[in-house]
Amino acid sequence: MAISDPDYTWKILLLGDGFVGKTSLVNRYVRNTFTKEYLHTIGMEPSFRDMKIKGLKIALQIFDIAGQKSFQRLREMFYRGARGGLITFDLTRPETLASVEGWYKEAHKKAKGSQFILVGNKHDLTDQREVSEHDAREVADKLKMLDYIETSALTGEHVESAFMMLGKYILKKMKR
Ligand code: G3D
Ligand code: MG
Repeated sequence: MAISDPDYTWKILLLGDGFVGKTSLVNRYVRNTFTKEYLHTIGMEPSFRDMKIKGLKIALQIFDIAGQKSFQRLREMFYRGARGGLITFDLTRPETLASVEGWYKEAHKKAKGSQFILVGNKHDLTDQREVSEHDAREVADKLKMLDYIETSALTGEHVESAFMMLGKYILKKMKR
C-alpha cells in the first residue's frame, strides 16, 4: 500500500538483458515472492513499493524493461524522468555482463543524471557461476557505477539491500 504523502517519489529502472532476472527481482522486492508463473511484462506498468530512509518516506515506481526494448517511442518514455536503478546481469552468463556497458550508456543518454548499481543475479546457482566478483567490480568501476552487489531473486538474498543501497545513493546525491 502506498504511504500517504511521501517526501519523494522516484522512478526506478531495472535494466539488463533478457532472462537475467529483472522481473523476478521486482516481484521479490515488491511482493516478497518468487514465482515462475507471472505474465512476462510487455507494457510499461510500474510496480510500487515504499521505502524509508532516515525518517523520509520515499515512494518508488519501479519499471522493468522488457518487450518495449524494440519500440523507440516506448523506450524514450521508459527512461524519461528516471532517478536511476539496477543494471542486472546473470552470474552464470558472462555475455550478460558484457552487455552492461551498453545499457548504462543508453540510460545515461536518455535519463540525465540517473545513477545505477550493478547487480549480479542468480547467486544461488553456485555450481554454474561463470563471472567472478573481480570481473564484475571491474565493469562497475570502469563505468563509475555506484556499487556492486550479488543477489538471488530465488532465495531473496540481498534483494532488499540492493534497493536500499540504491535509495541511499540517490538521497545522498540529492542532498549535495
Ligand atoms: P528477465 O525479467 O530479466 O527477463 P526473469 O528475467 O525474471 O523473467 O527470469 C528469467 C529466468 O531466470 C526465469 O526462469 C526465472 O525463474 C529465473 N531466475 C530469475 N532470478 C533467479 C535467481 O536469482 N536464481 C535462479 N536460480 N533463477 C532465477 P524460467 O525458467 O521461469 O524462465
Ligand atoms: Mg522480465
